[in-house]
Amino acid sequence: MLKPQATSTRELVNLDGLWSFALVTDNEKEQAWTEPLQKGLEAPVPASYNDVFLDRAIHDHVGWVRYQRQVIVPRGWSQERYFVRVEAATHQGLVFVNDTFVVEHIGGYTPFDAEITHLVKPGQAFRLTIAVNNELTNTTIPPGKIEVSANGKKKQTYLHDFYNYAGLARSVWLYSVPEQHIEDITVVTDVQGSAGIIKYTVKASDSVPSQQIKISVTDEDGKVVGQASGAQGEVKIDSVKLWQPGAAYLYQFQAQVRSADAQLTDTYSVAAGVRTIEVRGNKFLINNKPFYFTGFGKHEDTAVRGKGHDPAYMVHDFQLMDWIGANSFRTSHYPYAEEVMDFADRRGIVVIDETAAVGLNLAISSGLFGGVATPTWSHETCNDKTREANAQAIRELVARDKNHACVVLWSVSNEPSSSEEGAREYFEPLDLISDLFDVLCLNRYYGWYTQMGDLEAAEAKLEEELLGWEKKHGKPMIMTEYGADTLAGLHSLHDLPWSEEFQVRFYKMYHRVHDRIESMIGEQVWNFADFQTSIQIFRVDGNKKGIFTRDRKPKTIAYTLRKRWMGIKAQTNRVSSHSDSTTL
Ligand code: GCB
Repeated sequence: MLKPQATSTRELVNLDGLWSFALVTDNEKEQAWTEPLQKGLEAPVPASYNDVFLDRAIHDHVGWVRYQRQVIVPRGWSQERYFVRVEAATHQGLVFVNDTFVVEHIGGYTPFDAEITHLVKPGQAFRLTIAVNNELTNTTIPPGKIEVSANGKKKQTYLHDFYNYAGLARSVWLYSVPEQHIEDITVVTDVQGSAGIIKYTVKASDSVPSQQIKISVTDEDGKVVGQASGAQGEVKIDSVKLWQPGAAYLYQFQAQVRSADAQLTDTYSVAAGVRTIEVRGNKFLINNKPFYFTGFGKHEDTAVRGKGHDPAYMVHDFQLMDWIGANSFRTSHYPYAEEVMDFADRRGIVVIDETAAVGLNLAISSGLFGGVATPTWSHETCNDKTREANAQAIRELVARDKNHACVVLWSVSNEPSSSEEGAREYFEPLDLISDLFDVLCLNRYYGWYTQMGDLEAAEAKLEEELLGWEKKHGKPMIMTEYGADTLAGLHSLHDLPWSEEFQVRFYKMYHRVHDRIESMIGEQVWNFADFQTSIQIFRVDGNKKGIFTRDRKPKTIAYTLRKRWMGIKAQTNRVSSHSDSTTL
């Protein structure tokens, strides 16, 4: 699925800004949703709506809301086909053009679009209504449960801790494409000696003959370095410059549709980084060199805008990642805005790309609160429908992000209940890429949720477990979560839990263990920054495991991590420059 792009054959109209906004009450009929919203609330797009208003009813709303605005189709689009594109409607979206329903989408973090050419003429205005629903049930991804209390009020619960922010948290677009256009592009890269290979498939409108598809690849100076023609093929780049972690290099892979008399009909470009990924024994190789992941599990989360994409925060977060020496992050626990993926491509930051399948583990909450565990994999809990939603989430994530050089691993689910009866039946059909399914990602909280405060006992347990996995599978392992809640500014001479000193000691303990385990190929701490959660007795204004506060101020631990990760970086650079010079 191609992100809308302005090219010489395509136009883009951004629909961000203030939209009319209203909650939908349960007795309002769907037919009424498209009626013009009069002088009521206005909500910013992109932003989650929950924290923008002061009304608690909006903050806690469970169900549908609607956004509405006027849009004009540019008058020059008479020869074009045009679409409305929604980057994310969390978790279900319905789009209406005037009174006509045009598309529904389920899944809160992947884009969707609808053609509206037949509904509005160029130069005409129309009323665009987007209804968004935030309900989570046992058949959604992520799953949740809705209870109705005695007063008729709906209450949403879910098994992940981050707050269920909702609304239009990413951009909305109106865009045009020519009648005969490029629908999709897939690029897969390889390296042969000093040459780079881009294998590609271009899907164009049915009426376009393959020979009318032309490919050219340009380097960062705009110089053409390879050409091809046809819907499928290969482009060879001599003396290729590789996309490297920390040193991104991106070619532009440009596909064109030309008419029989060679006129340009459509053109679209994909940024392509040439690099290889391989798991060999217990090592993870990027461009044939062992890679050690340092960095974060993150969240899209900031004050007021919730999960709303914000380029200022994005750039600032990447600055902080550079400062601290991080080379990677995981899109925990859902696909992030596409702008973030593009930026990671350009910054050379490595990404573990995760679906929104989080909270598929009912034993965790019974473990925390006591009581008998409900089975996770059953007809009443996560069932075939949940799995189908999970499969769809994987398909949509891969369709959106397959061309990003930054993505080196797909994470199909966070902490599913993998050892419970039924887990194999749930996951086997999802496992389309089982031959690549060979890195163990572990989230561990020894010293926090277990052996609380006793780091000596925690160290022994952690090492014992990691050695066990190493012996059992011999596969590379990444610690994808480990962390301790820490209140910025709280200090303790006894290094007590919640203090900044404890957080430092906690991480130092993990790192001692990581350094003793051969198969460890990385560490991503939990979490980059403090973030908002649902109301829980063990959360005070959110999860405080951030290395930075929610407004991105460093806790003491940030300096400890910086020292370690900068050291790892320097060592990797030394080793790779040494191995480069010996190869030459
Ligand atoms: C986990 C979850 C993460 C939570 C974290 C915590 O295991 O994957 O979403 O935020 O624990 O802090 O409890």
